Amino acid sequence: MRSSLFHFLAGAALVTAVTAHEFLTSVCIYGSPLPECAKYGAPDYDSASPIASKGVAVLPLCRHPKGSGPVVNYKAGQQVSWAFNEGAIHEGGHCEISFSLDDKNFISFHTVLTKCFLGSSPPTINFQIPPTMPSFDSITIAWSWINASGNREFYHNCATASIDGVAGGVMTGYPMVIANYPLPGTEFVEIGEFAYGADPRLDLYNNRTPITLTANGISAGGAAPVNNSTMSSVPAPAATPTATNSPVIPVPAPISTSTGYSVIAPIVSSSAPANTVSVPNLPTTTPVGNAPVTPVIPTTTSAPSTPTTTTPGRKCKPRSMS
Ligand SMILES: [Cu+2]
Repeated sequence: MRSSLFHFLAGAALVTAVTAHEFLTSVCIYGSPLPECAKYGAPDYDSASPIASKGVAVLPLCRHPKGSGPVVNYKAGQQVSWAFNEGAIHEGGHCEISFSLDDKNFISFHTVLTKCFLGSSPPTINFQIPPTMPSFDSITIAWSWINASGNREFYHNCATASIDGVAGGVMTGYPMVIANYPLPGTEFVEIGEFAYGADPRLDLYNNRTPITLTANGISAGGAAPVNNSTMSSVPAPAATPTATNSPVIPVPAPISTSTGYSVIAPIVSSSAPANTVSVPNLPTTTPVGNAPVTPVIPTTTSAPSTPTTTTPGRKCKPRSMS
């Protein structure tokens, strides 16, 4: 891919001086510190840091407002390989690739569960732009990450893309899972250090109701995606440790609106289907500072409440030996 090696080298040089976690280096994310990205907006030299840690949000989704762009063009069906800086990968975790039209509501179309980044150097995510993707002059494409070990964190990078898609294209996906990030108006969900035995909360991924992206926006409903890479890395259920060969996802059960862990886009038309969750706007003032946010523990009886182990968080550390 054009100049991705340069991106990576530049990124690695920039971030090794500081405590480096991960940020996307293959494209110019909002606030990218890579020199060639400066034309798109002010650099954020902390781009590899999470937007929330230990239950405290420090930045909004996407970290920053949309800069100029698009910074990249993709075609429907294109295979994409995204590289990240050689930072701490916290023993993997859950990653998703999503699209958004408003940087608040995200439709995920590629999910890597529990083992994101493991076994690749630099850390890499390979995915396919959905073959049925509609065209967009400008759309946000995002990476999100819930680290497997260390402080409980949520990472989110966004970039503006243009898409050469399919006329009348309809893409189905799922609401992007947001966890370890207190989003106003939704219940806070923390996923424990699943690298060390905590529940990885795959239910948050498996119980999602499909949503749909067309040229008009994101709406509720649609068939479960079967023809893209979504969930291709879902571990085989229960006792079978061998990976399943079938990428087909069981159609998830509808989620009650009260669970509220996920963000579903408002409907474009005026008639909103019943399972839509309205999403409050994020505060426009940026840092929440050090004000402790009390995580709201889900009160629904069905939700197995993950024990919030407040062990002194492991700091960022070098890549796992495992
Ligand atoms: Cu880190």
